[in-house]
Amino acid sequence: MILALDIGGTKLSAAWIEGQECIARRQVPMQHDEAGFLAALREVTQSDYPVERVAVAATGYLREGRVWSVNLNTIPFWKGFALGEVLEKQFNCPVIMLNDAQAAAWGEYLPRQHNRTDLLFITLSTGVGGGLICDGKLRIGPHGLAGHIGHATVSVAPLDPDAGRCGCGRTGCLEHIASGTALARQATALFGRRIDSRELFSLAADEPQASAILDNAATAVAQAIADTLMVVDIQEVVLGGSVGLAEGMIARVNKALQAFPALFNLPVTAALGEGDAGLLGAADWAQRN
Ligand code: ADP
Ligand code: BMX
Ligand code: ZN
Repeated sequence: MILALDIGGTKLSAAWIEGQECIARRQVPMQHDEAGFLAALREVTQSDYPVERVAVAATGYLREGRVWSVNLNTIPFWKGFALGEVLEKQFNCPVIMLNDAQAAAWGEYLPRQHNRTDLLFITLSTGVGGGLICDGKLRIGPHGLAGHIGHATVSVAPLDPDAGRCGCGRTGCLEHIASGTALARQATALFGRRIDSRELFSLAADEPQASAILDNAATAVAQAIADTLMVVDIQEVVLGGSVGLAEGMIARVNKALQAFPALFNLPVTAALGEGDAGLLGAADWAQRN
């Protein structure tokens, strides 16, 4: 049996998978300090199932069994944290790890492979992640960074005047405009009270300023899509993450893409695996590798 783990900036999910079947699934909030994370990991993986392989989809980039944050505001202790070793000791079996968006890209490619060889998966979630399938292969890259579209820059600015820098240290990153964290930050600054990303989406129905924050984010996403198309050439973009799958977000991104010349009008579709795209992709990857 495979134990698949999806470690995001907000939630930590586990699924026990036998062949193609998910036997059990559990989720706890992600913890952002090492001791809290280790306790949450023990809690979410507690079971008597015989685990033969652990498949990990984790936020951050992975190299030699260790994980690093690009945006250190998300998980401050992800600075070469030996995640692989922790899991190998706990389960005494092989551990296969991928970045969360790369894993989801693989999971979303599988049901589309009859008519696609090249696609971009984007998660709009705590951060903004991306995964690339090129010529039917998942691109990981020599640093594990392939697809990190959240830290490519865009030419629209965040709508809060004191946005400052992205947690990766640069200014102008897509993630600083279109992640759940960035949407909440902009809404809180503009409305003068604490507003999270979920509330922003409900306000957007009849509040033009809330809608403008989402449209600006969608334009930033569309710019990143157009740039990726021009750099590697793709056939489809799959959107996932709680923000990407929130009411109306795909329509806003499509509208922004359609404002570009026809050459840039790629299909943008929703993740078929919904919130489980990363778990499913990691599990399949671990079965093959
Ligand atoms: P993770 O980043 O752990 O993979 P998610 O994909 O759930 O997790 O993304 C978390 C982000 O999505 C948070 O910023 C949260 O506020 C936001 N979010 C969660 N649910 C919704 C929703 N229904 N609508 C809009 N934003 C949401
Ligand atoms: C960040 C980066 C990516 C990740 C993306 C989405 C960190 C910790 N993570 O850009 O590796 O794929 O967020 O991740 O720097 P999530 O936390 O939103 O699921
Ligand atoms: Zn950045």
